[in-house]
Amino acid sequence: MVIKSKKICVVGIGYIGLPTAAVFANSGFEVIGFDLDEHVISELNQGRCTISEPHLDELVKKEIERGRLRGTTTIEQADVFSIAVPTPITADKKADLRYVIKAANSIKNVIKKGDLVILESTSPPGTVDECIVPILKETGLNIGEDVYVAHSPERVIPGKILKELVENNRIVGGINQKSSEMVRDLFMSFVKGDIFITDSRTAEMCKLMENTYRDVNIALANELAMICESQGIDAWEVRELSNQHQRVNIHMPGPGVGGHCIAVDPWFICDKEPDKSALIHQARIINDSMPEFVFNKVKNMIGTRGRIAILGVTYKPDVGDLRESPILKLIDMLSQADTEYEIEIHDPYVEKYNKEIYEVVENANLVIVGVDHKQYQYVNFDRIADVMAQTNILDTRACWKDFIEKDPRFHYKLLGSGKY
Ligand code: SAJ
Repeated sequence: MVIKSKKICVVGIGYIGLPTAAVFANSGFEVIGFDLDEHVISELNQGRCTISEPHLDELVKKEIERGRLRGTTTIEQADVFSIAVPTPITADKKADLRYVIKAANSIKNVIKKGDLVILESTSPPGTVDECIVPILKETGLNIGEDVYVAHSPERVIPGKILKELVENNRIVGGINQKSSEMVRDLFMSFVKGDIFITDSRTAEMCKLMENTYRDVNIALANELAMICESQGIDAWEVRELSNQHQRVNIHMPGPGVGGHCIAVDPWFICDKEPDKSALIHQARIINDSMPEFVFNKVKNMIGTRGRIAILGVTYKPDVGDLRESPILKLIDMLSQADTEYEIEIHDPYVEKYNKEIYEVVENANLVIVGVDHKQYQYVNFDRIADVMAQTNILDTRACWKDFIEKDPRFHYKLLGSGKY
């Protein structure tokens, strides 16, 4: 493949920046990955990944070896700057844009006429206009004419990042038409999905709304679960049957919403418009309350002492990502001073918890299924029933419903079901 003429600098070599850099390199560009973290860059330059994502290791190694990708802790000149830094929330749920500001200030030092700056990080509406553009203006360059700027939010799902980077549709919101078109043309080098052009504020709101839509729907499912438990109904059955309606898509209840996106992004809207976002705010409160809901169920099942085996601790199935995991929050609650639980953890995706499952559940008074990893579909229930001290199961994800719901050897409780 011919090396494409543009040099791309990806700013922030994390969950999105590293795969983005590798995919740009793989599609023929010269790519530099800029990050202030020396460990991240030193690993990158040795062809190693600091995040776990299927197939990323091979791709990064290949691109480092063939010289299309390299890391640096010092910002360099490039033709395109793609900002993929974290945009967390503060303790009081306000958008923390310090990494975006830092990235823009670094770029300001090397930017030249003709360059393109793309913000990929999820950001509150106005971040491009009010935060990035003013910093770039300090160079004296005419932003919009000498330098082009756009927001093009990443929408890839952990576990399938490389596939979705290529296949997903993309939104590009430029500060003007020329900026949008430049980003569109760049992405056309590897994106197979459709690319839609809009303005930067709309693009920012689209990304926030996508994740908020999901958060609000998950909160609705969680509320349904709580209602069904007190009404003697199984929310999972309600979900399955209601979803037979062609215009209904009830999400899955669970122990809470984890990850660094859905549990964070709705707060950016609440922060901007606190008086107009009551529903969004309430959804966050409901989803954040789920670990405590599960904690109370544990107390109802076994009291305040006993040996508990937790299966699955990541924020969702089949990934090794622990960020904002609701099961970690549950573990914190189970470890609090006024209870005496002995906790064992199993997770095939987390090295320190990747143990023999039957040893983890041995002598347990309760097994909590926290995440429905596909491995848990293939456990030997005879062995589990044999080794547990008491066969209490609390399934927060309907992972074992089809296998042991009616098995008399187990005392099975399903989050969201009031049937038993
Ligand atoms: N969850 C439920 N019930 C459901 C669906 C999810 O409890 O019905 C929970 C999961 O267990 C997990 C959390 O929600 O704890 C989030 O998982 P997810 O798979 O819904 O989403 P993420 O956070 O992995 O990725 C999302 C995606 N956004 C949308 O699907 C709208 C992804 O496309 C985004 O790129 C990503 O956020 C991001 O980076 O913003």
